[in-house]
Amino acid sequence: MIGRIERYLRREVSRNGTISFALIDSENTPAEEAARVASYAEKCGVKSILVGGSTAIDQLELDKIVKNIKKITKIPVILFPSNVTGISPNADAILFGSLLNSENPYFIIEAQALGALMVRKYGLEAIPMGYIVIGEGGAIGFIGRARGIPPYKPDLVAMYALAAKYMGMRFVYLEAGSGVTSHVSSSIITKIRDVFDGMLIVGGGIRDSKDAIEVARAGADIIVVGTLLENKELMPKLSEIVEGVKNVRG
Ligand code: 1GP
Repeated sequence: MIGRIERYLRREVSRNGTISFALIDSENTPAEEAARVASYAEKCGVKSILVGGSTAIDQLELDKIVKNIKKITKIPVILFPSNVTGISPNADAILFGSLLNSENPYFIIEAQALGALMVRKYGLEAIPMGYIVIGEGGAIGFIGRARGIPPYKPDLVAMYALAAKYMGMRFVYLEAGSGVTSHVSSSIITKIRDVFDGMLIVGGGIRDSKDAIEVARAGADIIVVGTLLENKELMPKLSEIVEGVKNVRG
């Protein structure tokens, strides 16, 4: 059943075209700073704050961050875990993802099975998502043992996205890796848009409005910006990104 947060996201995309999420890495951001960044991002017009990180193992800190953000923002806080330690009872929802092109079954289904009872116990809305790492994939490529799909092979990415659709996943996240120098190419996004009619998230290496508009025009419903928000001087670029992708319908 589609939950409240997913309905909200679908509504925002159908009203606004491509929407933006801010990602806060719970390992790199102190709790007080996280709340400030989230509040700034909300003012810039992002529609949700993702909290996660490929090496996020401190669940207590993660929970503190989620609570701090919830205190001062109105937009939903959605967990973006890389492991069972990425679950907090105080978030609004969780991107319940499977790293489809991992070589290690742990990241495809075992961590999900271990975490499932906790998600149920906390009453978190689970958003079913296929997570696909393209290229080297930065930290998550390494931690998640991803067999990164060559960036010049859109057909291979499409195979995974179709498989996600046929398995009932309503979201697909195309990940280039946090802080990488080039985002997922428009040729890959266009190809996926062609075969996948669910919600398409794209993240990794989106550093300015030019990148963001390219990704949005190619067909992303949601773009994710993380690393940019770790540098105060670069933060103003966020509002340009949010404004830039608004009303773009890929
Ligand atoms: C990482 O896709 C996200 O999982 C965001 O990437 O940190 O490069 O913005 P950046």
